[in-house]
Amino acid sequence: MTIDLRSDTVTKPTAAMRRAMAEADVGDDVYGEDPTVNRLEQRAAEVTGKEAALFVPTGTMGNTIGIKVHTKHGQEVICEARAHVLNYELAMMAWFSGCLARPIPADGGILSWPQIKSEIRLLGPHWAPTGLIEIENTHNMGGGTVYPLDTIREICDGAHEMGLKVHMDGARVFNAAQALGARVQEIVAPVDTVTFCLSKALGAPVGSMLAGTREDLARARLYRKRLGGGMRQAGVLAAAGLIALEDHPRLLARDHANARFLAEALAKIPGIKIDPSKVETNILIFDVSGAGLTTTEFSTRLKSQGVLINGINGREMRIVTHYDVDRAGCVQALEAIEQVAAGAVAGAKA
Ligand code: TLP
Repeated sequence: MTIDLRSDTVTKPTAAMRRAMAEADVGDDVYGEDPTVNRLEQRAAEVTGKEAALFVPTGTMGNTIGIKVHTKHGQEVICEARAHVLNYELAMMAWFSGCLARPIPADGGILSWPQIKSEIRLLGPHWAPTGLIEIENTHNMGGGTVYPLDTIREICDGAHEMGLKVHMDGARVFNAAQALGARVQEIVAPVDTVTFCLSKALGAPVGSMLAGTREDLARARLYRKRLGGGMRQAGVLAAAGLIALEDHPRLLARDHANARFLAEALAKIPGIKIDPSKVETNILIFDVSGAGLTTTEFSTRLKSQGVLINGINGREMRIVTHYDVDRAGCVQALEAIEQVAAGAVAGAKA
């Protein structure tokens, strides 16, 4: 059996999800008449402590709409240099919102208010003004890193004092909650809007949520329609989403333990570099360049052993743990990684 650690997006819906999907009560969601979607939106609002929430097909659409709601064309959006909104969303902030990203590199992807403050611009003869601050929690390419609660509060207080809004890409905010031992509501309380994904660590086949004020979400609903996200009998999807939201946050501790287990074992493999103390959630990024292989070569060799792991650049690879790979699967993946690394070291010496 293939062990797929490329992402937590690869999980298959559970039997309970499939049953709930088959039995879902549905209606036309564009008319607001799908009871299952309405229930999911209400629960997402409760869980995030926001006035309203919107079911969207993807995290990309949630972020795209979140940015659009807060900005005007010709503004800048401050984000971290490795942010998903900047690097993996097909320039949607430019394409749809007419905004330019103002990226700031930060250790582990975690921005601080002083870093952000020094990049805020007012409208000037040469400058586009800052329209929005975007933070990613957990930070994907930072290695699943978690924003401390105080840092989020400080960023939001500072931004709000300057009349700026904050959008959180909380695709994996439930992982952040698990790592902090906090409720999602506490984490997102200071931000104006948050996107979170049902289809990542929580394991739903499709779907993300955007949450915020009633007023912002009423506008968000129209943007969703413009983007082609009016999904009609979407209750069949929302039914799986409800299970993800209610039942799956408690599975995340196991994913985090597996990630730590993998990180500690990887650190002992010659040719591989990782600092296990930096692995906080379900994402680990490790350097394979010491094995004398590019990440593409490493991936190809792993694939021949039945293990799927992708590179994120020429030197580093990313593992994301999830509920479809248990501890035994992790051990098997480690054996394959060890073999590939050892083979490469031997090959390079010969
Ligand atoms: N991330 C995917 C890839 O796009 C990289 C992954 O495998 O991790 N925000 C964050 C932080 C994300 O990690 C992702 C997906 C998204 C937004 C977008 O979600 P989707 O794929 O639903 O549009």
